[in-house]
Amino acid sequence: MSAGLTLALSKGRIFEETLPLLRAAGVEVLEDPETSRKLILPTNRDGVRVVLVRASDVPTYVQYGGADLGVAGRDVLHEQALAQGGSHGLYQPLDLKIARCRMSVATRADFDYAAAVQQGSRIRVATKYTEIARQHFAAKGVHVDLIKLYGSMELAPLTGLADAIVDLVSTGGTLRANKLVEVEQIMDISSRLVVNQAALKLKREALRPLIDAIAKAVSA
Ligand code: PRT
Ligand code: MG
Repeated sequence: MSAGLTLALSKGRIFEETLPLLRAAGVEVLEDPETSRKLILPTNRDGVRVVLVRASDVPTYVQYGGADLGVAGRDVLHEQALAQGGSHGLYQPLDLKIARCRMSVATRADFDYAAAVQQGSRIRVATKYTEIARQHFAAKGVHVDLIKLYGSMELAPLTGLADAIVDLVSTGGTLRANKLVEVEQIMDISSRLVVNQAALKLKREALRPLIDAIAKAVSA
């Protein structure tokens, strides 16, 4: 492992919303991922580089040391922790309070979710978050058949693939555009800083000041 720090980010909202925090901590990313095809981006700091990975791959990179630290949504972190039996052993020092949204259950407007729950019917639920959904419905005592999807969950109730979806909602615009209604909120979501456990010890001198500076930027 090099002495430098590798930070894993995903393109899009997490990258965009992490940039100001990094800047406040004195780290400027020197290339724009929307125009560059590079997967490793240099920063103004010799010892700090950014690697671009899929949002759901950030915890994996950090867990196995492909990156020393990263930024990932609570949705992704919680789903992977459940899939790994409860914990992935990542140090999570900071809620960055960015990329905020909520995870919710949504259905077609003409599907009576409350009645289905009340009657103990089996509900077909399509989601990318099968572990979180399983836990949520089990805790409520609702019987569900889970259908794993990788994207465009909103389409599932419209095509008859499922009665309900578990997905992220921020403005509610996507649900409205597809004539779906939010019937239950499962959890609030924001992005967290995650740090590799070994790096926390071996690279403490480089990591600690960076984590502290980001913490300061978050509370500013
Ligand atoms: O896009 P890709 O398949 O590569 O991965 P990804 O979809 O996981 O990445 P990205 O960048 O879309 O999301 C990264 C993280 O941003 C998620 O893991 C969440 O923690 C967070 N986040 C915050 C969101 C949203 N808000 C959000 N609104 N992620 C997704 N959405 C989607 C949602 O799934 C739905 O399709 O936006 C749509 C709803 O938005 P509204 O505003 O119409 O309600
Ligand atoms: Mg996306």
